[in-house]
Amino acid sequence: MKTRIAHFNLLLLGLLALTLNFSCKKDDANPAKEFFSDNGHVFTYKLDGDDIVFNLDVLSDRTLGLLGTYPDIDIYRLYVDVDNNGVVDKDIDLMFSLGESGTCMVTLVDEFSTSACSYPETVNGTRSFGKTGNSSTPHTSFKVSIPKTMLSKSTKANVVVHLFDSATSWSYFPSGESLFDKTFELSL
Ligand SMILES: [Ca+2]
Ligand SMILES: [Ca+2]
Repeated sequence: MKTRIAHFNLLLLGLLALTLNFSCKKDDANPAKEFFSDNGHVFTYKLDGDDIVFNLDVLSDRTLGLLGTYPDIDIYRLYVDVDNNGVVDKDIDLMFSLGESGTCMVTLVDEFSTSACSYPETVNGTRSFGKTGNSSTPHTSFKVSIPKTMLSKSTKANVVVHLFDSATSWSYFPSGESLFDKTFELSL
């Protein structure tokens, strides 16, 4: 009887190992790709089925701000040059950010103004405060999952990240003369 239980346990262990192995292989197929890093930031994106998952790890932001009410906030703005042409196009290009009610999507009117927020069900984001694999000092990080088709009609996405830290101010990645003058170009 004991032998049968031992065999059964071994079988379970084997299945667990297979499952873990499968999970790892699945992750390896679409590893997170880093698109920017410096002493205070690590930005990555990852293909997850029909979505792109962005992770903005803000190591330099060690104060927990609120969401929503300026200026005591920690937020990001992810600008997307949807038609990949290096300029802001009214009602075509987009911006995503995290507010009190969830992840807000707006269309750009020009570089400085936008439509009102909409909250698509297919866009999901979170803000975390704590340690991550990049730093054991508690800090702010953001994650947002966006359908690939919203980001671009081609095989690349051109994005710009703006961050606001309650303890400091805005910072821009990359910083250009105008909004989409310089962008991060991501392969989808
Ligand atoms: Ca902060
Ligand atoms: Ca554009």
